[in-house]
Amino acid sequence: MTPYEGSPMNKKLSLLAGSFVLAFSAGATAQTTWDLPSAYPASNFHVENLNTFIKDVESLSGGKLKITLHNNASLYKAPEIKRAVQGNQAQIGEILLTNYANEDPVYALDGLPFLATGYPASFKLYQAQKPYLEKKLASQGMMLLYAVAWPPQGIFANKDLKKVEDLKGLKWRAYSPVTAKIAELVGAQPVTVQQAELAQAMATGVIDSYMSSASTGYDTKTYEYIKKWYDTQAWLPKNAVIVNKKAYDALDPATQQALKKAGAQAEERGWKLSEEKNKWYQQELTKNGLEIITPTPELQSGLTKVGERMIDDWLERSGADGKAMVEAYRKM
Ligand code: PCA
Repeated sequence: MTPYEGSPMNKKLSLLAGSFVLAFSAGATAQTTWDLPSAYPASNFHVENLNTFIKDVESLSGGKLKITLHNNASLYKAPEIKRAVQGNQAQIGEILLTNYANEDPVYALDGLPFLATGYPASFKLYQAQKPYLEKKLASQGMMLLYAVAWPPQGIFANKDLKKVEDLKGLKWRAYSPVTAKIAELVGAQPVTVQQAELAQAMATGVIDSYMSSASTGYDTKTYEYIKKWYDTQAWLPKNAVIVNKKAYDALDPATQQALKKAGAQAEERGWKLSEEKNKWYQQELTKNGLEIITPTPELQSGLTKVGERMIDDWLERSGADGKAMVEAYRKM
C-alpha cells in the first residue's frame, strides 16, 4: 500500500476519474454514425439543405447521431440509393421519387406534367401523396423523413420550339420513366442520363435537349452547350430523404426525436430555399448566355395535352389509391 492510496481525498479523486471514464465510454458507445448518399453536387440547394440538416441532427442529438454525406453520386448512383437504404447499407439517403415510377405509381405522381405547377400546388400535391408514400415506404422497411420540391421543369434546347411537333427527333435526356415517356409521346429520342453524368452527355453530343429545372441547368453548366430554356413550369418533382426503419428503431427515443425535428426543419427550409434559389439560378443562367423563353401558347397547349394523356394513364394504373390521391389534391 502506498502512503496516499487509502486517504479519503484520493478515494474521491479516483471515484471522480472513474465516473468520467464511465460517462465518456457510455457516450462513445452511444454515438451512432450513419451514411447519407445523395446524387447531387455541393452547389445544389438540396445538398446545401442536407448539410444544414446534418449539423442540426448533430446538435439536437447532443452529438449522439453523426451523419456523413456522400454527395454527387459518389457512394451510390441515383437509382441505387433507395435499395441501399432498404438494405441498410446506407441508413439514410436522398432519392428522387420519380426515379422509382416503375416500381409503384405513388413514386410517379409528382413527376407527371401539368398536374401541379408552381410551389403552392406542388405542396398540396405532396400533402395528398404523403400518406400513400409513407405506407409504401413502410412496406419496404423505410420511413419518409422529409421531401422538398425541385424548381419547376422547363425545356433546355438549342432548337427554336414553337409547337410540340418541333420536339420531334431531339436527342432527349430523360432522368425518369416519366421524362422518357414524354419523349416517346412527342417523337423525341429518350436517353436516360442521371444528373451526375449530364455534363458529359452534353459535351459528347449524346443528348441535345432535356427537361429539368434552372437549378440543374446551373449545376451542370448547361449554358456551355445549350442556349435556350423554355420556362414551361410543367411540374415540380421532389427529392425525399428516407431512413431505414431498423436503423431508426436502434436509436434511443431522444435521438429519434432529434432526427425528426431536424427533418421537419429541413422540409420547411428546403421548400423556401427551392423557390428563392430558383430566381437566382435563372439569373445565373442568363448571365452565362442562356436565354429564358416564355413558351408560345401552341407549345404550352401541346405539352398540356401530353400531360393530360399521361395523367389519364397514371390514373388507370394507380387504381383506387391513385384516384383518392388526385381527388384529395383537387379538393385542397
Ligand atoms: N433536376 C434533377 C431532377 C429534377 C431536377 O430539377 C435532374 O435533372 O436530374
